[in-house]
Amino acid sequence: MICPIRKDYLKGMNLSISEYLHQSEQWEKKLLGIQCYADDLFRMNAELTVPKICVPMERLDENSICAVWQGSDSPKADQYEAINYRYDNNLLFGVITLSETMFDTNTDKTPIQLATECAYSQIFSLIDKLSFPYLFRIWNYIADINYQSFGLERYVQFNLGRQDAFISHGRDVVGNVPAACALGFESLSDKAIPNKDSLMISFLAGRVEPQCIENHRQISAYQYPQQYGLRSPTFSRASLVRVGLDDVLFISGTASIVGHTTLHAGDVIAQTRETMENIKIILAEANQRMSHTKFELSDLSYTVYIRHREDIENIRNELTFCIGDKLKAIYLQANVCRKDLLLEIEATAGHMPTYIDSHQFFDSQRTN
Ligand code: 3EB
Repeated sequence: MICPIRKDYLKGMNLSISEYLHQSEQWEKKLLGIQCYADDLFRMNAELTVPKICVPMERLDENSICAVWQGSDSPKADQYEAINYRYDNNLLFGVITLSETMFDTNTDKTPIQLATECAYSQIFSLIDKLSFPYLFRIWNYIADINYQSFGLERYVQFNLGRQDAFISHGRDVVGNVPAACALGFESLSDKAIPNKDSLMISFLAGRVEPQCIENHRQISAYQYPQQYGLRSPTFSRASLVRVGLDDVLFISGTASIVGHTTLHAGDVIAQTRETMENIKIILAEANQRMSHTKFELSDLSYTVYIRHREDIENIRNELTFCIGDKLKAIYLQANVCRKDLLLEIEATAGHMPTYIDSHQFFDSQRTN
């Protein structure tokens, strides 16, 4: 299958590991970054300077898949404090992994809170310095996200650190905030002090201001009431970015929340349906703002985070019913940031699907 050749500025692709291994060295040099799961990284032989994050989440369907981002020309690679990144003229993709044991508990802030504040602070310093000031999308992965320590759920501690960093870097904490997701993975150690890489973040930043999209069925997360934590989560429901001639839509992690309330506790099928209602509204809102392209549900690439692995069949059936056979999704076992949420779904459009015969496509791109 050959895709239309476009002069893309940003391509996101979900590739199987074997497709990845079949790409040329030259193709790999053009990557901005890679996100993969479980132990897939070991099978990939990825080049040293490609920023990569391997999220310790089990993939629940057969084929291993990695998500890669590619820009328009040859990116440069560099490092800034704990961030590995690559950038071209339009885009910067970076990854940062921190261990909270490096942070002092002799303050009024908790270790995961300090690690979060530190990670975001490094990210903002870097993107401001290199003039990619707009965060398009940020992926947050936190060890033991639902675990209580220091009298607070760790997700709540994360939100404190995140918001402090936004404020100290002069950034908005309502309205103009990035699309995001925040998921938990199990640390293997003592949950009270996860010892290793307890915070993993990847991000995509650029030079054009994204449009931030909210969902009128849901209270904006940055306005959630205090019962979910003293500081609200700093993210928007989606961001729509014009890169070159293309519109790229990043739909944040979305769940079965209406208003600010979790609906259908204990009912995974109803939660899936409710989540898709939210995604449909976000998509309709985005389509209203786009000039030429309109995205359909089947154009999106989905990542589905599932709390209980045995729910995958029910969730997949419901999604297929809702989206159709063209459904493209990665399913991962993860902890969602509210205990009563059984799943969270994120989606990207303008992001290319997996091409079985991707070599021809990449060859045609290269000769173009
Ligand atoms: C929600 O709607 C579900 O804290 O960055 C989704 C996306 C959620 C992002 C975040 C949290 C975050 O509140 C949880």
